Amino acid sequence: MSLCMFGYTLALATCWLGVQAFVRVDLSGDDWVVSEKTKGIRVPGKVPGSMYTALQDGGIIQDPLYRDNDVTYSWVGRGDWTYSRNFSVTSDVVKAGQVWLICEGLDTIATVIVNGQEVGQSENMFVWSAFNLSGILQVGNNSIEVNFKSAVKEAAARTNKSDYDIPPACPQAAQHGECHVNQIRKEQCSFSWDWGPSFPTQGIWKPIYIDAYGRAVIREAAALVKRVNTQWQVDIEVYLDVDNEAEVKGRLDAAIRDFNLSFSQDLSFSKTKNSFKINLIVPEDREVPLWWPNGYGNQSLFDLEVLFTSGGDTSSKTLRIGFRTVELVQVPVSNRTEHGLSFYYKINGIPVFLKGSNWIPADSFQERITIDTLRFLLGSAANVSINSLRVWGGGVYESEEFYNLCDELGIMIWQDLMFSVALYPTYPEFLSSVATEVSQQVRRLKSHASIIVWAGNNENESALKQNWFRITSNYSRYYDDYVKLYVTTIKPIVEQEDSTREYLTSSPSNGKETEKEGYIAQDSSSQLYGDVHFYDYSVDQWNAQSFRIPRMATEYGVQAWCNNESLSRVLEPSDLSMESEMVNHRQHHPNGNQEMADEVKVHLNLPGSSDEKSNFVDFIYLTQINQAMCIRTQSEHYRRYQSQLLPDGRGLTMGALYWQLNDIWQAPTWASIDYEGSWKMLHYYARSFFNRTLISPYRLKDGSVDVFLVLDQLPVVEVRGSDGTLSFRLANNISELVKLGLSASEASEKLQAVKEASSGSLRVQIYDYISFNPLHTWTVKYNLKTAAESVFTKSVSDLLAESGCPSAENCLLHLTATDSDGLVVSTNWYPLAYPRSSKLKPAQVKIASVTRANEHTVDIEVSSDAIALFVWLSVDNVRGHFSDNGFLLFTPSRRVRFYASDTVDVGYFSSHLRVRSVADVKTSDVPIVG
Ligand code: BMA
Repeated sequence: MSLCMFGYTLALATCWLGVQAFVRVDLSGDDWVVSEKTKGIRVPGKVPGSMYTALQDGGIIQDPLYRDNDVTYSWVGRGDWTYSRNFSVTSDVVKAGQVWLICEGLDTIATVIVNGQEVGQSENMFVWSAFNLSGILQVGNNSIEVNFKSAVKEAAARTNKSDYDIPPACPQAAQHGECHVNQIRKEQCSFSWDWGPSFPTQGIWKPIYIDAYGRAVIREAAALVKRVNTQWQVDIEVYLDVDNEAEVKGRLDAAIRDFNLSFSQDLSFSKTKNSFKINLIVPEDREVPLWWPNGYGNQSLFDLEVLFTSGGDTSSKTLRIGFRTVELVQVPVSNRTEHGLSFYYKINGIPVFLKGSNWIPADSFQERITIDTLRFLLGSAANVSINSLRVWGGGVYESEEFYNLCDELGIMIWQDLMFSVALYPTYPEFLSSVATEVSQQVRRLKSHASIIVWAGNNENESALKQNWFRITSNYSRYYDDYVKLYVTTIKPIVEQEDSTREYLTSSPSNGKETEKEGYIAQDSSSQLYGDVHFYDYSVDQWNAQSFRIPRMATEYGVQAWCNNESLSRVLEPSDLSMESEMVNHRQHHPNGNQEMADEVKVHLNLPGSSDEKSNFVDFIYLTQINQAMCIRTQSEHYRRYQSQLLPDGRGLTMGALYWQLNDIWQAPTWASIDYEGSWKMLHYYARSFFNRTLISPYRLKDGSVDVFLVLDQLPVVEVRGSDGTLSFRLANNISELVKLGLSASEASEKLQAVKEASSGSLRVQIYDYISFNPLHTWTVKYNLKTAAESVFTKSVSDLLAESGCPSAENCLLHLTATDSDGLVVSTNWYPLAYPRSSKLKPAQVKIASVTRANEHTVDIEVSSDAIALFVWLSVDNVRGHFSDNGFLLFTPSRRVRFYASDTVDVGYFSSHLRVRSVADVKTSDVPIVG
């Protein structure tokens, strides 16, 4: 019997609640009315939903994302909106011992009225509430009304009430946003961000329903998987909603059927003792398939069923759990304390390099984020070998579907709590609301294998220390507030809820060192501790020497425009020019368009034809090249440092999470996938720079070219040198892996993978741009002992002299790694000079043929009469991605595949397919083609 058979399915893999003698009246759906008194507006509404989508569906407003409608519709967020509907209930509901209205999420300042009586209030978007309806409902027709107050007005009112300023007051002017969002517990980016519009939503953004039952039902259940000595233990917690008056007797059952494990006990609960903990221990003779991050192995997941029966009430919840350990290792990297501490994650005992990105809300209107959207975005991440994402603190705690998909795809989650780039109030009601929020959210999410860490906020430690908000004269007050919020209030709650993961107060932080220094470190961006965020638009980001060497980079990014086709959905053709009002309007990062132009100029030539539209389209393409190359250079740089410790203590870099994966609207941002789901050039490049085997060419300080091989997804183990120096090496015997808890078969499989990947040969070929034939080939054999090693170094003058290449401007390197069987495992390329000064030939790149491979796949043959750089394919109005894009074409032709999300019509596809290369950019003065 499925425990969920009576249930209402809240999410993919979670059956929230199913009750036999109990009735659930689901109030979600289309039957709501959304209204605003002062404007006399009444439109049909959907729940879950927000007033913006209701107004758009009702024809009152147009597409909010069109041109500058974010500003045009600012009146919407400043009004007070009401959601109301009628519903009917039967006598079972009215007569039940317990009748509760469950609101899983109200956005944000809300008063709930049922049959004319106020039943409760809510002021935190991230908490669920249960409001008592006993004695309020009647058989037959009833009404419910949720009155929302404008979050914008409430934020201002709270600011006026505050005894002191809590900065920042307002976002930068370029964001066209609303002020004081830090005053309310609401998605912080909904008042605008440097990549997103201001849509301060109101609405019932999560399911809403009435639960009627006898005495008690399960309201929450969670599980933590632990390894205790040599056994797996599952700590299950069950929280009940219990009758106010009486003690309730009942039976609690829990089972993991795959392991034939179960628990059953008679228990009594009361209003004061409404939770219970069970430990299920998996006997040692049961083989437990482990959960691994993407690329390291399977993501084995198992159903854990929990059931409570009491009298006629039966309620249940099914959780999906994975067996894995997670450990954040912060230990001295050498005998010298000034060298700092390591900062890396071990999953199942194995250090893993976090290859990833940052996640922002996928839409301003949460109700528009479908499971398909999540599948597409997270699938696109996994597709380019991303194994980790940071859920950033200015958005929302994501949906159950989101975390379920991350569990299934092996995407590890760095979970921020929702505080970002601001100081926050600490008056008692605020702190108590935060306390409820944190305990509810950690409890909701902690069963997910994918989550590996909780972090209190985004960048607030840095903001305070580096005086971003000019508060030095009052530092101690804000410092006290900081400690009150993230340390005194939040930390004990997270630690009590979850003993299996670390709580870090901020990202970036210095980890343990931050704690030691009273939670605000002297140098919160230290390379010797914790994680860093890196942004510097003034340095040359195509040159690896510009970067720092931290333990982990959890943010670094460069802007680029979204794809031209995506922009055309919301801008008019007349808007598409470099200096147009709308092009400036979409840029929320002050001076961002100029900054991009300046970055482009260092490496490529800016467009300069007399046709403004073509200039702008060229500019979009150039910003994407620049972004892809910058993030490629920086990501490869971090991966190269994973096995090296420098004499000054820097190194052992174990994570690279670029900013940002996805977009919230069509604009210039740091994202690698745009709002319409098109991959920007960066996303294609991520596939290569996060490839399992990476060939990484770069310039040393002295200008010579060094080439690293970086291996991933292999077991590495820690080693201490005789001088106490920490390093990692590839595992080389079974027993060291078995000791970590791996089964003998898994250990031997992993060692076989090390054997296959660690040796092979690297071919370095040098091409003159004038010919498809290489001038020279160097071949070196490699046999790596660590995951990242230099395998080839040569000065540019030797490269030129040995090959006969006339100058660095004439040539590029193409690199190929082959394994011991001669199979190609990786390729990469590297221009010896920036394209701006290179002697490229004016390549004519063409589509030679388009053929249908199957319903969803098209093969494209691209041809060229000369070596072409950054060959870019685009197809308007067909969702999907190419097997490669933005690539170097160094052969006369090449085949590329397109994977369409839907059935593809080849005729339509061909007529909408375009190809270009950098030679097609129309420059004015200095031609890009020499
Ligand atoms: C970091 C992030 C975001 C921001 C990004 C780009 O500071 O945490 O707040 O959008 O940089 O500026």
